[in-house]
Amino acid sequence: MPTAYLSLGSNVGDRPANLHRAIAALTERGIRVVKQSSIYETEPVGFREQDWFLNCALEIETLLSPQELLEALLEIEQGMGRHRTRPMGPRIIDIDILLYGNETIQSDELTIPHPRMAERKFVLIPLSEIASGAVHPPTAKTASQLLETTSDCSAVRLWRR
Ligand code: GSY
Repeated sequence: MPTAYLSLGSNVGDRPANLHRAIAALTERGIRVVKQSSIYETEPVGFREQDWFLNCALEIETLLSPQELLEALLEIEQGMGRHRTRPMGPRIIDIDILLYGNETIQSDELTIPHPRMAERKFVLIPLSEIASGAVHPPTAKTASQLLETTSDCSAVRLWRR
């Protein structure tokens, strides 16, 4: 079964409950959660005038294609009441596909690997915790190598396991 890696984030409402609800929703849809990173509290990147996020990463196994997986994630986000107010703005839940096997996909709806994952410590620290050797196909670097070389200096601190 294909292995994929997801990044989850929340900075609105009950942040830990939002992450746990999203993980439960993945399982309810038959998406197997194989590994879950610790939860990290992270400084907002991009639009800085917003509350800090809780972020984590998941390793999953799924028979869904990348496009079907994206649709399932969007449905979970919408089911949790996410409204797209402003790009990079506050959100109840955000679920991004980071890697899907060793695939590289570029379409109007979907880019895999996630186009900004190499620039985000809030992605790379949780991902390296659960999959330090996961390979980012465009650079052939592992998650831990990307973390060593990223120029992102935003704060990421362990929140809770
Ligand atoms: O891309 C995910 C949403 N997001 C985040 C996030 O999850 N964590 C942090 N620290 N900053 C963010 N900026 C955006 S947009």
